Amino acid sequence: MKFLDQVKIYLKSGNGGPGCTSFRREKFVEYGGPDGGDGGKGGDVIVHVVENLNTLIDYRYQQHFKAQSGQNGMGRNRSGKKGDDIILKVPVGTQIFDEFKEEVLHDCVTVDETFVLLRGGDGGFGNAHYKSSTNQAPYRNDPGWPGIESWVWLQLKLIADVGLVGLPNAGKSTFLSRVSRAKPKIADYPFTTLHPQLGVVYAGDEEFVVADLPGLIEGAHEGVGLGDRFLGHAERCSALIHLIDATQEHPLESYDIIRQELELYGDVLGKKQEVIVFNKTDALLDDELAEKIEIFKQEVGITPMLISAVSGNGIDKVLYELLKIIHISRASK
Ligand SMILES: Nc1nc2c(ncn2[C@@H]2O[C@H](COP(=O)(O)OP(=O)(O)OP(=O)(O)O)[C@@H](O)[C@H]2O)c(=O)[nH]1
Ligand SMILES: [Mg+2]
Repeated sequence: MKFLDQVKIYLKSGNGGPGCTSFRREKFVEYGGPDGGDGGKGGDVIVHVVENLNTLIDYRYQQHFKAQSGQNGMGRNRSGKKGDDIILKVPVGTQIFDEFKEEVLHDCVTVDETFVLLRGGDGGFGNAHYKSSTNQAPYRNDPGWPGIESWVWLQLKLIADVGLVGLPNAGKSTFLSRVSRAKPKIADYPFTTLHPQLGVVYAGDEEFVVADLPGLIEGAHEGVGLGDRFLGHAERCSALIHLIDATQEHPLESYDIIRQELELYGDVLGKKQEVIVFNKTDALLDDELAEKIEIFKQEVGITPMLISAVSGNGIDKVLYELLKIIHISRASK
């Protein structure tokens, strides 16, 4: 599935319809009073939060949304019809920002929630409204109130259970393709993955969602490489898989680089529980691997789990480790 994680769109709620000036005209009724109806209210811009949608791709094809204006008021006290609303469907996890991305207007976290983002303008009063004891034949009618226009940013944070982090080429996409039916692009050059990819993992009789995130490099928090903007997707995960290419000379260094980027991103990620995994163990001699594990253990104090994403070795253990963390995290929600 194509993935689009942020988009800027133009919204406008409908103008209110103008009120009407009219007088009752009937045979034998000499001074029929004012009977101009009010204008209809303009349509609202409504947001509907839906499940089972994990992309904003629909907004790539259409970026302008205008709700309908209310209709004019009419004679014989008929009010104008209300303008049709516009309903924007957005996936759970979407955040709506103002034009400058400074303020969060709404955090769409509740499934099936609907709310009015921009209210349509009210219709203007017709002259019937202005009838009073002192003015029995008012001519006044009001124009409708204009709708509100605004540019907003929609930004999607995936709600995956597990996020895959690591340097480019660590084998994150290979891992995802191994544990799920997702078919991410895999290649032996850095930055093969340019957008997050999701996969559903079935472990025993349970399932959870893993997000393959584009590789991070040193300085990602300052925008180096693809930067760290995709890290936002990992904020809501229960756990991280920190994947390390064990064939590198110094796996510990790459671990430190990623740790630093996670911590610089902030506490949400810096403190998230991670499962540390050495990948590509199939391409190493036993004693070479043992030595790297030993160094890692001494420095970090944790023994990494060992897998080969290509052969599938060791992957089940990692999945059950993840399930344990997910259970605890789901239970505490
Ligand atoms: N020998 C071996 N090679 C692997 C293993 N896992 C991945 N690779 C290779 O490593 C290279 C990079 O794999 P990807 O899955 O594209 O790596 P990535 O982490 O998604 O990389 P980016 O998307 O660039 O961040 C590919 O050539 C894979 O075939 C493994 O377990 N063993
Ligand atoms: Mg990849």
